[in-house]
Amino acid sequence: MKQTLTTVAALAGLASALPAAAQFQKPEDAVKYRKAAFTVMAAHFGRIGAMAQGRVPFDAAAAAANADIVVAMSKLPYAGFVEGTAGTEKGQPNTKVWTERAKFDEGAKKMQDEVIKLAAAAKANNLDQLKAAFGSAAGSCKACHDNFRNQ
Ligand code: ASC
Repeated sequence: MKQTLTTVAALAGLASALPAAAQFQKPEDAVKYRKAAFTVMAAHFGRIGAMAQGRVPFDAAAAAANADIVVAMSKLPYAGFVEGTAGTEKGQPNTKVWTERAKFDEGAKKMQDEVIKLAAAAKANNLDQLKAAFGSAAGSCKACHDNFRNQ
């Protein structure tokens, strides 16, 4: 597990170091990639949410393992937001992602910082701290959804 996470983290670092468009042959590939990254991130974030909301028993080691994956995944989707991949359907990104790119990037950074705090909270083995960090992280997801995703 640890080895896998180290590899994931190393690949995430590599991916974020490459110019975005250069990583994809076609715009659809970039869309698929970013959706896949968000899907994996949401699955692991959701498992922490289940503990934060008392739907499953709190297990600090499981929360920490999930949070480490969330941290690694949080670095990936943004390379997939290449020009010309806005959409008009519900759930697709709106054009503000590109016209207000600095604000979008700031929101991304905020989320990436919040999930690092979430991982620290999980490692502290303190459910109240985990609940608070989960709430802040979820808020940072929602802020971008409200601004940059078609409702
Ligand atoms: C989740 C998830 C999101 C965020 C968001 C928070 O669990 O999949 O996209 O939280 O719903 O508002």
